[in-house]
Amino acid sequence: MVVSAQSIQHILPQLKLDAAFKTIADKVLNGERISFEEGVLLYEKGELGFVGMLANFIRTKKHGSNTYFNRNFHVEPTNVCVYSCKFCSYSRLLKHKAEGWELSVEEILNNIKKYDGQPVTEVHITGGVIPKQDFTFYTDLFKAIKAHRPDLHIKALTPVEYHYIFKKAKMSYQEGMQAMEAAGLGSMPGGGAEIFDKEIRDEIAGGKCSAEEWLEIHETAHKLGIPSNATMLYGHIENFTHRVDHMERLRQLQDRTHGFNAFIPLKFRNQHNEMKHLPEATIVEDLSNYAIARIYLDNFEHIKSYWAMIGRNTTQLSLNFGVDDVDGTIDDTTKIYSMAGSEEQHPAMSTRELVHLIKAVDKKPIERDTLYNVIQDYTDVVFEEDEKEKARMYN
Ligand code: V47
Ligand code: SF4
Repeated sequence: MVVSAQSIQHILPQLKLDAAFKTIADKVLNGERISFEEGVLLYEKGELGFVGMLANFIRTKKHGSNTYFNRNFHVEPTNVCVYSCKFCSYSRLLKHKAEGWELSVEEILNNIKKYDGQPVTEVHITGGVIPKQDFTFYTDLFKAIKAHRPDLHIKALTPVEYHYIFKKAKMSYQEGMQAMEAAGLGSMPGGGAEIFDKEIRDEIAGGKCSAEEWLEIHETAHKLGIPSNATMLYGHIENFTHRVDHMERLRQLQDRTHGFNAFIPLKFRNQHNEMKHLPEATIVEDLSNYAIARIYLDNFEHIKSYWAMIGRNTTQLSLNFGVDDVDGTIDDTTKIYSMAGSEEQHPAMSTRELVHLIKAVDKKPIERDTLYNVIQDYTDVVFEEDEKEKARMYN
């Protein structure tokens, strides 16, 4: 799709837009920020083609057709949790521990050693919250990982875990995050954000860290030089104003710190959880949500769609609706999404598959590290398996 400012300027008059949408389009084309009210208006009345066009313009201006992925794997230290978020299909309450697992530092390290010799650059660590996996457990774990494989980037734990761990250790966020960084923490994933609005958060995720605490821990991390991501769980009982409020709080924090790498909208999946009576968002809503996030979060470099959660087809579509990152080549040990009813029951994708998925929609596959340094441009890479397949076809 051609997305130059001139081509959009040419199309706009033909769309016969209301004045408010014309103002939004002009702001986007001039690189200006849209307001809270304009964000809500886009959700309420913005047509998919319109928001998609604007989001694609921003995406192309920032990244051309570059589409980023990394080679990572996930580790879930436990699926037992002291909390009981209603949307969670994954955790077992402490009282139902029999159905859960709790790994020791040694067991986790053994899992990590399975990737020895493989070109993974990041381990993503997150799971439930339990008293046993405390401050010392995680600092020991990070140190052990770094001692074994110093080059592996540790992206670990969310404010949900950190808030609990630091409170138990009677430490300030500042002291705690400093110690985690010294032990080897490289960055924080974006989980636990859910929806910041208090009423909705209390209803679906009551008891765990508040929106203010989530934001404060990210701010503390950013000020120490630890970057992070941010997520938003959407498509449940929240309304459009709650979504814009969520993004507004992130936008304000990003203005102060510039510590967020990517924003990752997470579509609520309704299987095996207490909210299974709710219908899931449609694909049109998913794409529109990506696009509006791209437009609203003008100070975020990257919008990520998590392919394991939304499936391969929607991921491909999302690349024309503001998304420039598809996460990584995760392996099939990640249970949190398959349990919630994601498209992928055993999410796993090799580098070759991921590269094909991106190329199939005319985008450029770029392997990155956690901090978005380019590792390899795969545009002209031909895999051995592709050669063999070609040879089979012509023989
Ligand atoms: O916070 C839990 C979500 C999150 C469900 O930073 C659900 O690179 C939908 O944050 N339906 C954790 N979502 C995952 C996460 C993440 C994933 C990939 C990459 C990164 C990153 C971060 O998963 C939780 C919660 O919002 N979640 N249950 C569900 N039923
Ligand atoms: Fe625990 Fe996280 Fe599940 Fe909430 S979403 S119950 S904090 S594992």
